[in-house]
Amino acid sequence: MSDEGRTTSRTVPHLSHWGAFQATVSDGRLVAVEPHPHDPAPTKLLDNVLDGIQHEARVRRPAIRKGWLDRGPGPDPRRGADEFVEVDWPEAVALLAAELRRVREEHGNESIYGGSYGWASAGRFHHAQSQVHRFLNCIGGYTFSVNDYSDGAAEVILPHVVGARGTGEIIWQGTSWEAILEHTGLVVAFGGMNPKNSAVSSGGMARHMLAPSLAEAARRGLRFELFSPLRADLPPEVEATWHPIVPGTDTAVMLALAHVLVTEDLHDREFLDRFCVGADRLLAYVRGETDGLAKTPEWAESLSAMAAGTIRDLAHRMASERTLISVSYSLQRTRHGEQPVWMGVALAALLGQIGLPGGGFGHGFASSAWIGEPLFRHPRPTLPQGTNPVASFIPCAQITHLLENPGGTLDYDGRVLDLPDIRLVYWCGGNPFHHHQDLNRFRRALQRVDTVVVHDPFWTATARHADIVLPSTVTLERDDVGATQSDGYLIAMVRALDPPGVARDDYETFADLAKELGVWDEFTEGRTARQWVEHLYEENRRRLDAGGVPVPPFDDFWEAGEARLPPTRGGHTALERFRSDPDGHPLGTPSGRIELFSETIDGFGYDDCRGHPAWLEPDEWILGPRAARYPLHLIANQPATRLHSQLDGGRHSRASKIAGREPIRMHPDDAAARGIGDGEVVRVFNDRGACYAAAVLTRELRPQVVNLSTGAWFTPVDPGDPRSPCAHGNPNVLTADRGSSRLAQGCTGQHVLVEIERVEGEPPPVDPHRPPPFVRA
Ligand code: PGD
Repeated sequence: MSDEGRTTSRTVPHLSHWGAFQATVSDGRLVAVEPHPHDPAPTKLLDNVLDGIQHEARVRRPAIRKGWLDRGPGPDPRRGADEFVEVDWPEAVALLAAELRRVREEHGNESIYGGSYGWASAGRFHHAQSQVHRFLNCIGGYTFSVNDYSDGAAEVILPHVVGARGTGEIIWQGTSWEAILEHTGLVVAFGGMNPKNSAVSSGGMARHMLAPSLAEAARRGLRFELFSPLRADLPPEVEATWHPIVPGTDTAVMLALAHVLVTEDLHDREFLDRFCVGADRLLAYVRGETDGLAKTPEWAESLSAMAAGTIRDLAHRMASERTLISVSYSLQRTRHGEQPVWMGVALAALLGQIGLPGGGFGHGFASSAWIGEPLFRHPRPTLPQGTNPVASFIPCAQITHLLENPGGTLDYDGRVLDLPDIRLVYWCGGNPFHHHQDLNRFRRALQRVDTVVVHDPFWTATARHADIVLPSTVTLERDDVGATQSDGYLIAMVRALDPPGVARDDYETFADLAKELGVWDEFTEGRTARQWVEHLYEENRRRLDAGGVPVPPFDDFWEAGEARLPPTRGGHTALERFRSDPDGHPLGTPSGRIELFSETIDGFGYDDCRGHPAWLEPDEWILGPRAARYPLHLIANQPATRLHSQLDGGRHSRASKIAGREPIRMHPDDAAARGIGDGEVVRVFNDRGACYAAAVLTRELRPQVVNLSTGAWFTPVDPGDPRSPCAHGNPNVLTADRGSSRLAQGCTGQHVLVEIERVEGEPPPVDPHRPPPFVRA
């Protein structure tokens, strides 16, 4: 930035996962952030940008962990408790290049874990995962990861049930609000539709549309049935009947609804015959013919605490009007998370409404900003990642299992994966100390490897647990191009700020490493970062042009700040083409039909995911044996005041904390039973770990349920103690690290059993957003 730029104020367009905005910079400081003028419902998350970016927790210089510098690579229990030594870029690059060379030569490329899951920032070129994957591919590949933490169980089960194309229609497209508002009479929302979740979208959006759509639905009198232990899972203005069911029992309620439909002959037999396979096997189970246990409303009441009469009435209503059955992502982020998704499809099939306008099954309303919106299926600027010659991979949520089991195996979707011996972990653009479960166990696993490398703009717990920390710029410190998925905007992401210290773009770091390792030409193709941004835009412009969608040349686009793309489709309903012509548009399942019984899954022989959807008792729920010790069911959902752990130090996120600690919502009866008052500091614990939090008393959740959102930066009271409690309130010290099932191995962080006690005396201090201690070499 020029000196002139420092003394004058200027305003530039930009894009983030939480919306498009205009940033105003004066004297080198960010002074204002205004949402895009087209945004009907901007989010307060934008406020975090203001003071969250130019924050003291930024990584300013490359830093090497003292113990690694002194003793070299190798397992080390001091990881996470050690001091750091700041070095200059040439030294950091030389050290890391030498270590990459060593690991490749001694152990092979598969011993580098570069799965590096995470959201990072929204630009199309400076997308951190694309950068690290491209770099690692250039140097011979790495062990990679598949699926995601958001929707891991659904991503694996749905292709077995509705094929790859049907899965795409459900996960990437959904049923449009246009069709719902026009045709739907009843929405049965398992897990609700909470606008806080669609305030963010991977890659960003210019217009937040969920809240206006829900308001319009309310205005038109659309009726909602909310199944959730938390009332907040639908906004208060939506008229809804709230069923505060026992967490983890949605599948049982769905089975009971199915039982009513089948025993009262309200199901659509013609639909089942023509569009599905395996209905007889599932219905035999529903009636109790296979296991001697009929899935009656009374049976479901004994599990879910939802009155049998209410289940019966609801089944009758569902059969009498156009009904959308919606299942949120959160329900599948649990043990046996495949079941509510599969059973939701099955219930919609029994009603015979799949593919009819506004009817059938929906997944991810509110969990994803694009669900319900018109489609914008245009090519987007994309950095090619090259080819990975290494075949070994894991489902991303199995990182601890991978590190703990060199040479071991993992069941996954009918395969047995061989696990390599990981020596070097390379993370860029993610925060496993935010997103992973059972953090104490993860910490121990991470201590086994030789070297941990992290690129991040911030001293997150992940950076603190690394050996080599390389400071990244944040999105406002570099030029990039954004492309929204749900509303068709191309946004010029104009550099507005100088980075702190000597932080620099991940691209520049990888280019330097590539030079040291002899793959500079391959990695950079001779382009600077700015040339790449122009090149990707222009390449995409050509692709758009070929499809009859002209956009301006790069310079004009940059000057204008944005370009708009037209919708490619609207008013759609998921699986409507299959419904209209099942032979012409068969699903990609073995039968071409919806599989209510899957011979494929049955053939895998898994005990925790069978041939048809089923009630499988969770490991952790309030009617299970573990509840005798840990009687409160904690829901660790997405936070309302930040995106995951990002900008946790920003003002909107900080304002939600109580004396610096994360709020935990509790029912007043549960608080009274433990002598806990509103606002008091509590200790939340189980046998995996503990954290401190501040109690907020509310009747907007079911008794015996507590709610502590994710995203508070993991802050061990004593970093040297492997079982240290987190002073700040990160629920992932409590959650179990266990896959959804042997089928999907998805993240199960949403539910965990805990006990809570009042803290007598002084609670430990909390100061989570600071750099670690530095020493000289
Ligand atoms: P973020 O906080 O977004 O979390 O997990 P994820 O790891 O994506 O982390 C992104 C990191 O990227 C931040 O540290 C940020 O500073 C960094 N970053 C930003 N820009 C850049 C850049 O340009 N370069 C580099 N190098 N770094 C950058 C999210 C995951 O958490 C998700 S998606 C879900 S859905 C899961 N949800 C749950 C849950 O419901 N319950 C529990 N208990 N746990 C969960 N974890 C999962």
